[in-house]
Amino acid sequence: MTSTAAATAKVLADAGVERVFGLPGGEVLVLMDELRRAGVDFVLMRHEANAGIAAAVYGKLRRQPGVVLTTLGPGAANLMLPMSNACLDCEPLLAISAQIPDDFPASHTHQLLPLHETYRPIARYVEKITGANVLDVVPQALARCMERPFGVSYLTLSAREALKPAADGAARVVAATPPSTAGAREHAAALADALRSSKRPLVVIGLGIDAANAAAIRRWLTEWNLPVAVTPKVKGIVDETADSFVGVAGGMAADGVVCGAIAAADVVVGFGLDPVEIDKTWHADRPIHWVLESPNACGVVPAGAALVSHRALLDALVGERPPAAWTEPFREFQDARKRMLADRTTSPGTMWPGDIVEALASVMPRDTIVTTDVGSHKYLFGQYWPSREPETFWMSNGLSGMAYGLSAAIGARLARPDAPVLAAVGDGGFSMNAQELETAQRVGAPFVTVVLEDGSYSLIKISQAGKKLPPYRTEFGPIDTVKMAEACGVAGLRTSNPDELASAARQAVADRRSLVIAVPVNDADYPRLF
Ligand SMILES: Cc1ncc(C[n+]2csc(CCOP(=O)(O)OP(=O)(O)O)c2C)c(N)n1
Repeated sequence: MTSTAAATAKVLADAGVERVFGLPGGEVLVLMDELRRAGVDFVLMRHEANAGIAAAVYGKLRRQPGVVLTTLGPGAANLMLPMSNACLDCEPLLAISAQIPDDFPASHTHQLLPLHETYRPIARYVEKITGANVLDVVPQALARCMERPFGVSYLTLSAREALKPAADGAARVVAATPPSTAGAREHAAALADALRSSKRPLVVIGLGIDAANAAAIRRWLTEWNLPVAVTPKVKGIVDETADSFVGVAGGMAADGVVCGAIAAADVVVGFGLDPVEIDKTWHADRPIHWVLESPNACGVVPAGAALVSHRALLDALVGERPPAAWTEPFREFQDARKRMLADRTTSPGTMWPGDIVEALASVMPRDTIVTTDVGSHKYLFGQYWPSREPETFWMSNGLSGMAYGLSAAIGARLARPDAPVLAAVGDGGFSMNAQELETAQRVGAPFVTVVLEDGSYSLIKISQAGKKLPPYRTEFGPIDTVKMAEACGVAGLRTSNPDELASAARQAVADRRSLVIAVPVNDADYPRLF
């Protein structure tokens, strides 16, 4: 007899899932053990929210759903953040938790939460695993996460059901539907037409592009010499050091400049553009030539947009003569964007935030995966980190939820064991989940963390000032970042010298070990960049 837990584990293993992230309770121990027996590693983390974030990043990089496993009640409740994040940031996540068995007495309310009802609005597939349906619902849950835009499936399995016999037979095969190629030539012709009469076109690439199309879109943009902007979550889809790169759209640093460029464009091509990443409303206020191959986050399809395969469309565009010639139509905006970073101030004992980016960018290898947390530092790195390769930049931007940076770094490092990883976080976010540094050590996922220390939730403090409110409860007392790192078994140092920062990061990457570098910054410096 195969138990339902064993059948669940086998479906996951057969689907290529090599790791499940999580934090256990008594009710999932049988499933965990079946996963072990099926050869699926359990990455034990120190908070379910962190496990879910690490799993989603790991999954997206591995082109499969990330899987997170928690106990019932409190463990399942801790999944709200990563499930919300995966939903709005379009990361493929299968969450599995235990639940109280259906046949428990009605008076048994201990740890009983309405989990399906809670998560149904953000998960596109919610089911209870039973012995009878396990070979159907687990494959379906995996497949639904991978339907674009990627998203969340949620399954529960009670400890009692886990032990019951599973139905005999083979797991259901569910194939993902590829994007439609119908009308690709007509769409390509319509796009060429729109660009033919344009003096200042701007292609804005967003979350809806598949990284597998990076080479094709680079080729088309280069052949036609088109100016391009990206949203933060697809940083690296084009080389940001190229002359045609205008900036990062979506509320990062220098957003006034980038929004100015968008307003100055006479044709905006939204190539996979998803407004879930944009904190302003220009996407609704001005016409956009949408080029989408799947709905945007939450299934939204903008009015007037038709869905067509990007690959088929690019195949039709590549090799065609550009319909017009454009010579640096956004030069003034590109220069203004760069000037803001260079326009430094000096505050004793601190580093100009721009120098942190430049020092690290000068030493980190081209394939480095950068993760950020949420706050002023995210705006800084989101705009100014010079990404060069696809899938090398990870932030929470649809949800914009703190506590992403370190967890994402663990997921990324496990998914790409050969790529250096750099996590850039604020001291507020760092104190939310610094304990995962121990996880990183234990599971063999070393990375460099730079903590921008300003003693405040600076982005919120800046927002207070913007509303003409006095600073109130947005500053906190010091926690020694270096000692926190050391307490987790990771070396740490503090510096306000860019050269020391660069050489310490370079050495840690060469030695393939974790290092936490605390860099004092003055939170009053950030508004100069915004
Ligand atoms: C989970 C969560 N809680 C609160 C917020 C609101 N928030 C956005 S940025 C920010 C400040 C972050 O501070 P820190 O990590 O120190 O980064 P800094 O802004 O100083 O760079 C806060 C509280 C959020 N986005 N996510």
